[in-house]
Amino acid sequence: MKALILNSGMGKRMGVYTKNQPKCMTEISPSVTIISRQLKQLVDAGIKEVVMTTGAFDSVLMDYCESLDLPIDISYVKNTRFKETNYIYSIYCAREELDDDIILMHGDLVFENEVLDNVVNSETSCMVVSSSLPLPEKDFKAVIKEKKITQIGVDLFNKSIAAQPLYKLKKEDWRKWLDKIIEFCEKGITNVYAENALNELNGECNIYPLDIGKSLCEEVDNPDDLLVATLKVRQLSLRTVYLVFSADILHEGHIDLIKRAKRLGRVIIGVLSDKVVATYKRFPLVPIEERRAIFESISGVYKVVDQVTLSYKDNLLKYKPDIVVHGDDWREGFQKPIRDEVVAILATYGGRLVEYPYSNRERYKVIEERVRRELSLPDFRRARLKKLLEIKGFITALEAHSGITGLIVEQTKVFSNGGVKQFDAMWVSSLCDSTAKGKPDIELVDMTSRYRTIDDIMEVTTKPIIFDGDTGGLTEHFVYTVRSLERMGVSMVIIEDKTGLKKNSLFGTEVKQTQATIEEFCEKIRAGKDAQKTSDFMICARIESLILERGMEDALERAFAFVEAGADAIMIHSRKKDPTEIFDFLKAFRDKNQITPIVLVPTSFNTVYEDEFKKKGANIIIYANQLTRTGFPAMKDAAETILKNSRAKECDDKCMSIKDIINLIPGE
Ligand code: SPV
Ligand code: MG
Repeated sequence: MKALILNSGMGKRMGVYTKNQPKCMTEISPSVTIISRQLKQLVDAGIKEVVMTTGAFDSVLMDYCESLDLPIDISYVKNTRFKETNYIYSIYCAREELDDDIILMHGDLVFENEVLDNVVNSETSCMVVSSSLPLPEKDFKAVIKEKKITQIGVDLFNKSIAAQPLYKLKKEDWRKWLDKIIEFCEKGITNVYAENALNELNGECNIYPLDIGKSLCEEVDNPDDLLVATLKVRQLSLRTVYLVFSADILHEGHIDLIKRAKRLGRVIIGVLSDKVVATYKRFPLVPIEERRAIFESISGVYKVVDQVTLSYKDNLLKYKPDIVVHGDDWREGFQKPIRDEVVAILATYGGRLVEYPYSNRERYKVIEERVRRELSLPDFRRARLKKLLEIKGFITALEAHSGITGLIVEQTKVFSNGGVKQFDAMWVSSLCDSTAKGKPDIELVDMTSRYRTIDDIMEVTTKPIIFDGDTGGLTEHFVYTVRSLERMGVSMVIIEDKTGLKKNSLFGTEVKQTQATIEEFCEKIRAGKDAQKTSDFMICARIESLILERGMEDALERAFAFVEAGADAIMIHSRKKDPTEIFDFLKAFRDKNQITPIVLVPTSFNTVYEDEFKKKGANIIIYANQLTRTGFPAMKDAAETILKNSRAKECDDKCMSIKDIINLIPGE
């Protein structure tokens, strides 16, 4: 595609401005002329070749254009009869150079980038028109019939629309027009508009109107026009464009979007906070400070601001951007409510949304895959629980006891209100791990086997792991457990203050269970903390006093003692349906200690919503056994259904499709 810029005219109405140079060299803003602006815009729109017709002051113009040193190839064609002919003859002079799709413009045209982009990207031949502007007195008007432009001229006041001499002409359409131009000129008709030749074709050329509304596209014919255009260009340069990124890895898609946004105005980038990214997407590889710095270092980015919610509302109301730019991927799906809100807010103050095709899905997938691999490495994964606690303050975990249940915890997402809800971490429960192996939850499944479960889960997931360490065993053994878990990339081990033959807590006092003394358990915590090699790994002390009906005071005394001994978190357990004792504990503990994270396992007191736990001071909620407890009845039912029917057909409706199973497993 080539651009054809017509600069042979004398520009007499510009007065002093065209005394020593052609009109297109008139300044439109400091150090920017009409032609330098056009050429730069063409470069940014991806045009590499220009044919420029010249006339008066041709060498001044040529020297000037070359001095701009733009990455664009310009061939100059002089209309030596510029004084007595119109630009129809300039085009005739350049005819040999014009065997391509053409962007045709007059050299005195001032337009905004978006207008040129729309012209360049038009699939059909088109001419810029505006249905929002009144018919101009002297300038071009176009008559449209059956969606096509059939006539263009300055005297067409009837059933016409304001038009500007900026066209895209597909090669086949352009050929027809050019042939007519040649015919006119060879007959000696050289003092008319090139459009007169086009009008003879009466719509055969397939030129469609491209309505630009109130966007800027105006000719500068006299000093008054110049003043108006100068003001409008200044206004455009102050226009702000807002776009939001979570990106911790910048790829071409992001850069492309920023480049496009820069063509619309001053770019303000909203960077989503770590909390928002961790909640709605995944753990950010790079913290906000660094992500902010990356965007700040991109040339032409005017301002970088934090966006602390998924909703754009606060920042739109604060910065009132003229335009919001986004990929078109949010028109459907879970982000739609966010988009709807943006559109509604923009409408309140006259802003608008510009969407570009989202074309980088494949590239994005490759990058996400790379990020996932990195997030699953032991050092990265281990550190993430602590970081998540810092970023979010409150997190949830669901039990996993195998690769496939790990994948469910990893991948399950619920979309609502433009956001995504997902679990932050995985709980490798002793109850579920033992149950999966058909064994009782009495520390019978040995550590080697438990590590195997962790390994299976780790191989296919990235989320942090909280390991149920039962009693931790003998202190002499526990120190090895700590090192092994830490080396594997587990983030936290929870050990309970029981001793001897451990039974599951949910039996309560129905079975014989012995609580460890405060001293011996503190000793175990201390030894564990001494044994770990990194500062990321966490040891959580689990208090069984309420389970064993030893009272609140005992629970609290233990909690403070265990924190003193180095516990990184406290888990308080209860098997009552009524959450009162848990709430009482939270209150009493938080009165004295506001820092140490508190872990809850609301299997029995399951009527309480997460928000309430959060408000009362809890930090980690573990859903400890629900996948196991829902999975096994379903399996039992399937087994019975097959037995009853002596075939599997009746079971089909209860089964997940093979396709869904395959989709669940990455890399299949
Ligand atoms: C587990 O899930 O194994 C636990 C929590 O330890 S509970 O079963 O409630 O004791
Ligand atoms: Mg357990």
